[in-house]
Amino acid sequence: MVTRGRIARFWKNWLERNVEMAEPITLQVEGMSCGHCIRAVTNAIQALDQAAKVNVDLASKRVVAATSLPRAELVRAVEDEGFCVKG
Ligand SMILES: [Cu+2]
Repeated sequence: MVTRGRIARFWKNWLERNVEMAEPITLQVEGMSCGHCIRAVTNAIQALDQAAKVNVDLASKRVVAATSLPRAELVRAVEDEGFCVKG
């Protein structure tokens, strides 16, 4: 029998697999200075893609996101939070 839970699990696995298959997107971001900035950037991206895995490194000013979102949407989300994407 195919239960609702089993269908939900199927799609969750399918989504996670596709996120893993996608090449992570790296952004060079100016203006991030603390844990709040990290959270703001991470939340902004995950608001668009709940399954996104986001890593922010303040020292290198780099945001690496494993997501199925297009790069332009990531840039917009980060800039909407008040940061400047340099590349
Ligand atoms: Cu901050």
